[in-house]
Parts: sequence; structure tokens; C-alpha cells
Amino acid sequence: SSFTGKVLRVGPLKPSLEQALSDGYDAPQLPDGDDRAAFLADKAAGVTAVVTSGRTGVDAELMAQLPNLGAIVHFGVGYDTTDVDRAAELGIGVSNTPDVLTDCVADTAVGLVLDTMRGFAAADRFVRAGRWPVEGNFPLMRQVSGAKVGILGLGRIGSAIARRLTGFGCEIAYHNRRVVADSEYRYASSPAELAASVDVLIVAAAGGAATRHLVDRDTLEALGPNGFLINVARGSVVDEDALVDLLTAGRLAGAGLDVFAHEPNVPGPLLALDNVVLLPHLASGTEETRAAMQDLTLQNLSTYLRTGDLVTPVVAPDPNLRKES
Ligand code: 8YV
Repeated sequence: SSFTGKVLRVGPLKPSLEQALSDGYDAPQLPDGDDRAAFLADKAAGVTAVVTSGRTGVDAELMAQLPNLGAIVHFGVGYDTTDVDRAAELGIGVSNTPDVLTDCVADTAVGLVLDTMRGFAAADRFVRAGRWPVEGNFPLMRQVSGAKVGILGLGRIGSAIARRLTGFGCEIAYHNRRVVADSEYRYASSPAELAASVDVLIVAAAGGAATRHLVDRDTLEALGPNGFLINVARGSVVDEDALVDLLTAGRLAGAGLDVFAHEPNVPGPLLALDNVVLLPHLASGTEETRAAMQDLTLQNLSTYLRTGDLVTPVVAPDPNLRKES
């Protein structure tokens, strides 16, 4: 292929995407450990584009080691594992896969709200353990329809969650880094103020340094013993130690979590709590959505290699800046 040597895979990717990158671009995988230095000495200068994901990303050190890198193409909407500020300084473009996963992630958030507030997974465990005939009725849970919902991060995904829960008759409020113009939902001036006024707080904010521990201990305390926390964003947005403390002490009603601070590790104490629903970061994980994410990833890559532009840029490539650096 005419693109041999130009494209590098960083971190594990969906197998069909790895295959497409190998077949279409002869793209190798960046080795880990001792093999990396020798690989880079041989191949680094030829690399103009990297394909990676929210699990791995490209840090400033790797950018420095790839002198002709012009684009970092992410499989996934989140790109907090890449040093985007450094990429912008260097003129390296960064793309993600927005929109195509919004529906599935919003579906998952609603599923977690239903499961956490109604206790479906716990009730399933109750049935399987043979407890129904022995103990009788399952304990009463909490009503989702009409509940007060707070959404932290009213972007594409947060808005899609709000639309869905409007259909459940929920009263929606939000906090966002900026007030969303023309929003029909009530704006709360801080995460803690939002948490204090709702039954369920749903985290749908972007990850990264700017949102680290945005949901801090105070916010979780404001949510309180009758409040539920749902997170489909990034584990880093929530102070996970505080979350575990409060859940363990019965100072939150429950939590539904698709993301964690140190994936794939889930804090041990949560495994013992029946009022916590734990998912293995699967929100975008359907055949349809992952195929659409793969298509958009490959479109970003091929467009960049053909034209120098990205289809869904987070940072636009700037070849002049890149040459200067
Ligand atoms: C993962 C996600 O990226 O899009 C995101 O930001 O968190 C997920 O879709 C996906 O698992 C690939 O890493």
C-alpha cells in the first residue's frame, strides 16, 4: 500500500478496526516495553497518523518521539488520554467519534437509572439465589417516573439523556461549564447545588484535568442518603474514594456506574453492595454503534491522509506549526 509506514496503532483497538488498519495501511502496533525504543528508532520518522482510543491515547512524550505526526485519530468520543493541549501547541490534529454513540450511551444511562432506582439486578440475584419462596416480596424501591434528575454536562450525551427522561415525566435540571442558551431545563450554578436539588445525579461531562473530581465529597454529601449517582462519563470526574465511603456508610441511596477511576479495577467494597450497579464500561458497546464508530474513525484517517483535514476534529491539524516544532 502507498500508505505503508505512515499509520501507527497505539493501544488495543476493536479487532475489526485493527484488521482494517493492517489491511488498508499496513499499520503496525506500537510495541510496549523494551521493544518500543528499537521500533521507534526504525519507524518513527515515517509516521504521520496515529489511531488510538480512550484507553491509551498519545502523551506529550510520544508526540515528541514522532516528529512527523500530524493527526491523532481516536476511536471513541472521549480523548482524555491524549494530551490535547500539547497536540494543539504542536499543530497535531486530534479527532474523536462524536454523535454516532450518543444514543447508546444515553440508553445506558437510562438503563442504569432504572436498574439502580428499581433494583432490577439485585432482584435478579434475589430470584437466582432462591430467596423469593423463602423471604417473600422483594423490598420496595424508588420510582423513576416523575423523579427529579440532575445532569452534569449538558452536551450531546447529556441532552440525549434529558430527552429520554423527559418521556418518563422527570423534572430535569443541569450544571454545565456554560449555561446552555435556549435550554428548557433549570440551570444549577454548581455541581453541589445541582446535587442538593435532585433525586438522581447523572454524570455526562467530558473527562480530563478540567473535570477531575467535579463530583467531590461535598457534592456527594449534598446528594445525600436519598440520592442516587449515575456515571457514564469518566471515573475521574467523581471522587471515587468519597463515593465508596458514602455508599459504604449508607449516606447515598445507591449508584449506577459504567466507568471507574482505575479501569478495569472496581473498588472492592462496591462488590458487596446490593444498591450499586456495576457495568464494565459498555455504554457504547453495541454492534451497530461500534461499527459506526469504526467507520467514522476510518473516515477521519483516510480524509487526513488524503487532504490534511479531519472529519470530526477536536483540534484541527496545523502543518505549519508542526514544521516549526
Ligand atoms: C470507549 C468511550 O472509547 O467513546 C468513549 O469515550 O468511553 C467508549 O466508547 C470505547 O470503549 C473504545 O475505547
